[in-house]
Amino acid sequence: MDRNSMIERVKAEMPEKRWKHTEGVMATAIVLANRYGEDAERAELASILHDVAKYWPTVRQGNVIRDNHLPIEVLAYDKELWHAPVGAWVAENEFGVMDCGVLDAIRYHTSGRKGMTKLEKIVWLADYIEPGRDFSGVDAIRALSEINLEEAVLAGLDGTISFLIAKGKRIYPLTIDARNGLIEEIKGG
Ligand code: DGI
Ligand code: FE
Ligand code: FE
Repeated sequence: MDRNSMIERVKAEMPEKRWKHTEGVMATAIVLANRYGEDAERAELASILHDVAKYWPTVRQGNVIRDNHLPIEVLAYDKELWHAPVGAWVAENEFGVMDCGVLDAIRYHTSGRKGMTKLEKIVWLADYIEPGRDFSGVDAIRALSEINLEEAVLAGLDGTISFLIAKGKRIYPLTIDARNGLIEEIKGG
């Protein structure tokens, strides 16, 4: 599918505001890809599709997870997590994306995971710092994103984990694994 048809189809799945967010993620991911030596086209493709399932009714998201044998344990955690594995499934099965690295960047764009690839880190971070985000602390992470990719993702994960703790929510184990993995990567053990 060509880029423009894909964009039109993704746009149709979400409200205008979420599409603006998606455009912000696309632009930010391209900048990060160029800065850190990743393929900008793959970063943009993952960004276009990353929230494609975000506005699907949760029942529909849950059905995709159950019917296609996606990791079922996510159903026990916050529904906000579901659209990421569902999005990867949609990208592969409805948009014909075959690049596993792109599919994984979509799949792990919310939770993160241990041993994230450069592309996964870029999409995760672009989602966190795109120009439409305005929570406290985001500017410091934007600044960090210009210096060190891993440090910036780690700071973002710390922000998300603190936010979840403040709300009394559970934390999906992949998010803890992602944080532990980055600390090992940065500190070398
Ligand atoms: O879809 P977006 O809003 O663009 O961003 P996202 O896909 O990163 O979703 C973020 C939301 O997911 C955020 O409000 C926190 C929530 N969330 C709930 N449980 C977890 C979680 N995020 C992570 N990383 N880990 C969790 O366990
Ligand atoms: Fe998302
Ligand atoms: Fe997003």
